[in-house]
Amino acid sequence: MLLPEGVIIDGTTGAVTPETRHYTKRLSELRGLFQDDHAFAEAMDRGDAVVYEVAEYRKENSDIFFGTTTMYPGKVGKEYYFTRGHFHQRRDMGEVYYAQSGAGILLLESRDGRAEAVEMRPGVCAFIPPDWAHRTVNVGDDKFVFVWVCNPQAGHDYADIQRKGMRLAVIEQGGRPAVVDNSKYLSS
Ligand code: M6P
Ligand code: ZN
Repeated sequence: MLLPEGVIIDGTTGAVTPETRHYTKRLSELRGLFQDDHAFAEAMDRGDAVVYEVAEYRKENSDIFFGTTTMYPGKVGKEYYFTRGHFHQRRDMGEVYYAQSGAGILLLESRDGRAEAVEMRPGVCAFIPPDWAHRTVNVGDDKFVFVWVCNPQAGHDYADIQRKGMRLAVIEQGGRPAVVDNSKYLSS
């Protein structure tokens, strides 16, 4: 029998206690996704920086699991750090993102290419409908931390976004984040 538990989440550091899994994503794992390949090569020359960390709380045989994603501040050229971005393997399963600290933008894209951006300031709880790809962007100077809740059966499908990119990108313009069309996006 699964037993209830109070899990402590630190909204500033993203620490999840107890946690059942923790992984780190570095810049090299985002190769090809940023608009400016030259700026990417320059950033890699400075070292393979940590872009985000994911901490999970997951129990066998549960229909929900949750955790945090902690994004570091940074840019590749003018483009802010982002997560890889994915559809779910299960097209009938969405997700919830609840912003805790820092400043983010959630980019979403439906299967037929409709694009949306949701501003993720602390307190915003975003509804990610089934079959919308999602990528988060840290647009602040501090860590951006959010809690996510999902069905463990949902799975990640990275292939489409890896190949086509996402329709929208977030770049710094005049010292502020701006959501623009992604110059590298392939429509098919
Ligand atoms: C959120 C959740 C995770 C996801 C992570 C990083 O925390 O949606 O399931 O893995 O973001 O995003 P990605 O897998 O696209 O790198
Ligand atoms: Zn997801």
